[in-house]
Amino acid sequence: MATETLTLLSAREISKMRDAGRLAAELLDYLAPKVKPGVSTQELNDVAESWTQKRGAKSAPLGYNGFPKSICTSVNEVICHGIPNSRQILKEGDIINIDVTPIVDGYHGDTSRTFFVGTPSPLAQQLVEVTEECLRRGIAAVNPGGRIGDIGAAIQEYAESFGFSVVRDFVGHGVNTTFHTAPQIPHYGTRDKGKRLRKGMVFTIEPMINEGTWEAVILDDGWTAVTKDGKLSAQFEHTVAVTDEGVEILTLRD
Ligand code: EYF
Ligand code: CO
Repeated sequence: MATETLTLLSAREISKMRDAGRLAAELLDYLAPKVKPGVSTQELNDVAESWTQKRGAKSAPLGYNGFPKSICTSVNEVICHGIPNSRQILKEGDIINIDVTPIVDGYHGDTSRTFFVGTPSPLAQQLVEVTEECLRRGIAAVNPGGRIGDIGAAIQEYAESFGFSVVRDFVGHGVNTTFHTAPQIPHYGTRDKGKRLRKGMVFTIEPMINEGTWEAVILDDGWTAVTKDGKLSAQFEHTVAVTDEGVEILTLRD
């Protein structure tokens, strides 16, 4: 099997990633108040695309491996890679993950959040809150000298303590001037296993947590991943850098 080389980013490159990450966070903040009953996922896509263009950035998903839209909009049982559509209208009680990746001066800022459309059911609220805490715990497990398995173990332990499951088929990834590169970051695993984390590594942590089974199926459109049992799925994502002290989240606002 071919092994992809792990890139360690310089301080200058990490500063570029910070610029891209900040713009990505600002884009999600801009979209947040637009997530309301009656809005189509296509409208969210279109305002995201024009906001991104106005800032001189590009939307990485558009045309990536042929992906047709600028953002991913994953509603309810959709795990990831939901395709915005003018016929898909958000309704009260839905949950929607919006995943954005603007490219700024060649560097990618990859982040996502799950939003409530109006008032969620108690179960949806718990799933979303647990998923956000999974991301926080995964990030807290990042340390130079630690191992990739530390991240997945922290996430899996927390998610499963609520009876939820961790998606296996999609993982976090290295990100820099390339959208997806080594290393892969599974959101499940064993402490002290896997590659060592080193200063300068930059990758995403993007746990997808399911209400029921972890199994996914891909719809006939060839892109959209949904839960096999039709139950809810939630996701949060940040791009992070391994530092001397521990970890820096690059997809935060100033
Ligand atoms: C079979 C895409 C390619 N892939 C990944 C392309 O990392 C991401 N989000 O955090 C991510 C975002 C997008 C993405 C947007 C489009 N794609 C989707 C599904 C299958 C596939 O290749
Ligand atoms: Co990603």
